[in-house]
Amino acid sequence: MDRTFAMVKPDGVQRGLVGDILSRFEQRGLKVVGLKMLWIDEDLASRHYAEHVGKGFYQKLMEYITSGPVVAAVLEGKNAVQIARDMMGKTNPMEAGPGTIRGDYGLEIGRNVIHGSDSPASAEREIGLFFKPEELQDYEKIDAIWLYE
Ligand code: DAT
Ligand code: MG
Repeated sequence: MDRTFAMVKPDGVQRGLVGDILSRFEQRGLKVVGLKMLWIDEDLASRHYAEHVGKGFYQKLMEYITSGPVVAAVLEGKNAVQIARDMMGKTNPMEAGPGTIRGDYGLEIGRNVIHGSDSPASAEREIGLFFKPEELQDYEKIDAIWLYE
């Protein structure tokens, strides 16, 4: 099974979208194996977004992601990385299709509600940044036989 990292950003928490967003992933069939609320500090923010250092939007991105608590999750399932990315929609909510999280809840790129890993390698790196191994649960879920053939 594949694992991905997803995070409801500060705007999503403030706007009361945590339950809905987690519910979407659950209903799709992805299994929550890690979950926590935290307030990202500058050190974690700069490590999480290391690939964007030096870009024009970097400083605003740092301020946004550290502006309030976030909810971080590890989701497990077949092709979890791609499935979760597709459910989030394009980076800019203006271009994200209806039915996607960003397309349903966002208006601007700097307030796009959710983060999701863009590749299995990113997922592994980001899970490691936010979760200790013992914070991830290994368990059987009763719907597995109805989700997978
Ligand atoms: P994604 O979050 O879809 O993986 P990304 O990794 O390219 O997108 O960028 C990280 C975040 O930075 C993104 O969620 C919003 C912000 N961002 C990206 N490109 C931007 C831009 N051109 N202007 C302003 N903010 C931007
Ligand atoms: Mg990204």
